[in-house]
Amino acid sequence: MRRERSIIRHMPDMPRPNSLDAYWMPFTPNRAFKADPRMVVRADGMYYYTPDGRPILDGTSGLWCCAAGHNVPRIVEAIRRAAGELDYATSFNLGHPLAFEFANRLGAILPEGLDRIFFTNSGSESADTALKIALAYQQARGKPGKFRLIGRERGYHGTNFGGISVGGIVRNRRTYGPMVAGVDHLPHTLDIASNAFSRGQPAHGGDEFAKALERLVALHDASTIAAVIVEPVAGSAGVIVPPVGYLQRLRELCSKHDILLIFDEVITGFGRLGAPFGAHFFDVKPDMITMAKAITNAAVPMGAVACSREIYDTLLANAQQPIELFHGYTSSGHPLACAAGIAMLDTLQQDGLIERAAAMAPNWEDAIHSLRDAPHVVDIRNLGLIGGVELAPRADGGRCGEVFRKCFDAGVFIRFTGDVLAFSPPLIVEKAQIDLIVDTVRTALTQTA
Ligand code: PXG
Ligand code: PLP
Repeated sequence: MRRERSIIRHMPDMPRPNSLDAYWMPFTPNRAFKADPRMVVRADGMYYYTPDGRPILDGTSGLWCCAAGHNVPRIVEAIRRAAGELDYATSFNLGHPLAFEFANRLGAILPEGLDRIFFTNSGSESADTALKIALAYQQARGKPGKFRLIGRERGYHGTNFGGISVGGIVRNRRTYGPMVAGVDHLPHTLDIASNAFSRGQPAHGGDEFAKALERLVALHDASTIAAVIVEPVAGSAGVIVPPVGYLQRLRELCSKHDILLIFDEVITGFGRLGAPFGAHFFDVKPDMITMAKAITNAAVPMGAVACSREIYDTLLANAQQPIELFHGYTSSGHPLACAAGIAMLDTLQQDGLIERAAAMAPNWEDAIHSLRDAPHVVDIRNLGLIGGVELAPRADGGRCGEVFRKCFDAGVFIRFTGDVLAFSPPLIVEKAQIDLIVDTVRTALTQTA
């Protein structure tokens, strides 16, 4: 009875599903959600709209992905046009122009030389693809002994087996057995004791945390290590900003030991830091960049792996069989996704959204750090248009969830993960909207035990 009532309450004037049971929702406590669902039916710009027409300010770009805001007319129109022209074509031994055009356009905004693009359909597929390319590359250059993959504690690289193997989020891993063999992990770089309330990049620990790679090299020997994969800024595990010098040092050590460096830029790509990619922002060039989410403004699912020419050329030159990489997805380079991606790049460029994000970042930093004195707050972290507010844990583990629900009821959508409230507003966010997000969170914190 209770469920029936709540569906009606949340969906008063739309065709109603007669049950919420069939859809097994991802990363959701299904029983609790279905007993008290939150629904949106429409979106535009900075806002979602509930079935009864209530606007919800989106403080988290959907899920770090609608960087240009919602329902961008240029992107919607490009998808419509593409769908009417060529619904689908396989990329296995068949081409269509949008995929080549989009790969070229992406190559033009990536760091120089990282312009050989493999298309996937998600960040998870991008992570697994990059790891497989790393192994294939080492084989192709005659170093098949370099098979180890190094991830990082608290890293998130999606939920497929490769990604959870190099990932470091315990609950995403512990149920799934031995996973991919030959993996080890760097320490994460969160050090609240030394770096609490840092504005932007923390000052302490960059060198030491990166030097942990030397210990892994000493343990395993560089001749067994294929690649290191890290997020330039860790998002999912609660917004962990790299200390000053950390990524530079990691690059130096990977180069010194002939190890590939993969940046997982699923969150940091496409302007989130006020630069096209994290690689630009930190001025560190990896050998591969994985991306997804904002690649199409999330209007069509898509991911990609950008590889250095060295990797691509080596694989093509040394292939032992006609196909140089036995890997791919039915929907790699899907026409609708490519059309959306091209329109997203047009939007970022023509609307100057990356510059806009860079210009707004100081306002964002000031606003989010104003929560320092709010109840329960133990740390605040930020970079570009990313923010994380860490709360002291509550015995039932439910404090962030309660803040999230209170914010939603007050008309602001945020994200939480563990004890961290996470923010990543669309790059079109206005100063007044930043203030509204932060004020709503402050009120919710005050009302939460
Ligand atoms: N790598 C990184 C760095 C990510 O952040 C993925 C890979 C996987 O992408 P797909 O498209 O397969 O989900 C991600 C995804 C959160 C949250 O709450 C973040 C992600 C996904 C779900 C929740 O922060 N990031
Ligand atoms: N499972 C089966 C039975 C398939 O035939 C395919 C693709 O042909 C897949 C899985 C993989 O699907 P996708 O290429 O969309 O990842």
